[in-house]
Amino acid sequence: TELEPPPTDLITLTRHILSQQYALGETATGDLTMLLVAIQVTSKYISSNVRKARLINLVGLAGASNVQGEDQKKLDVLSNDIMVNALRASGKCSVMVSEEVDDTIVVKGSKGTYACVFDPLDGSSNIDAGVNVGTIFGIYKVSEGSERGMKDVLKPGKEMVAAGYTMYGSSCNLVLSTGQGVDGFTLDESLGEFILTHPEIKIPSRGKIYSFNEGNSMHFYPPVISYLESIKYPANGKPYSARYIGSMVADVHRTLLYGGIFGYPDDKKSKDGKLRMLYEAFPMSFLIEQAGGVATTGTQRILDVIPKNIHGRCPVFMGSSEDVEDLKKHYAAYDGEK
Ligand code: P6P
Repeated sequence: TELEPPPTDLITLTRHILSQQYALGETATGDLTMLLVAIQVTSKYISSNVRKARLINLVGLAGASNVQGEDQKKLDVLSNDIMVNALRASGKCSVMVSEEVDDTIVVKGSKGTYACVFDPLDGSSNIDAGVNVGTIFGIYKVSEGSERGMKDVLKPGKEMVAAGYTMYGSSCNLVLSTGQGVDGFTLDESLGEFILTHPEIKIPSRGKIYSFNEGNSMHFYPPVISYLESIKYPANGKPYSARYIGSMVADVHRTLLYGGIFGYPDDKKSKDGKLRMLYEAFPMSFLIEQAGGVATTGTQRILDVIPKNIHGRCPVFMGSSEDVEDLKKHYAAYDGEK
């Protein structure tokens, strides 16, 4: 077949962000654009380190553990430092929360109008096995005259102005929303640019895949058990498929593109579930809702939950609207004690 001529109108991530901000008219100062460009650079750099990790002995443990008590992998620590330094240098971010840092980071003297929460390398327990890992981030506006501190981030996820993730897998994909829908970009390493490859992502209203760690089944509460039964032994004789990678970015990315439901429930062993609100549940819920899906704790919209501490956790069910609404029916029908 005729070779297609190269595209002559490349939409890079920077161009796309600028066009979205221009659409906001003079209210846009360019600060969010600069912040997102800084995040874009960190994703490129983390991607290059993840790719060559084994070659430059970056896999394996760093000898420390984080606030979650999880062993920190060298790449965790490196990715965290890359993000903290780039966000500080951007001058647009005055408050940060990282999964890898116990306390809120306040950039001394900064008048940056944004607060950024992030998991620099989510799913890192999979790194040594070469499984997809990712960076997850959410951005809040800092209120006028704020003292800048924890209260700028202990806000419900619905107050985020942007959220996204970068997945380091067979290719490097950055998925972003600034509240005007969801767009996906793929890193063209020969250009060093993220190119728009998945414009206006919309999640299917129903899927055929469920994504839960069923190794926790003995601890599940009745609504989750009855919901899983309903899709594994359905009246129509067409059970769902199970797909679970154990790396939230990879499991949510597949759910966003193919539909279905991803869940990390609260259970008898983990009373609030495992996933952290600020830098896992909230950003992913923001994206899923912007793509037309639903994200719930089972009884409440995740984006309405007000975090009590910066590493707080919440139950997570998110994905196709019809699938998640089915799940919510099992909670509504359950009036027993948990
Ligand atoms: P489990 C990775 O450690 C993580 O925080 C998420 O990326 C992932 O969805 C979840 O934990 C996996 O947890 O208990 O199923 O291994």
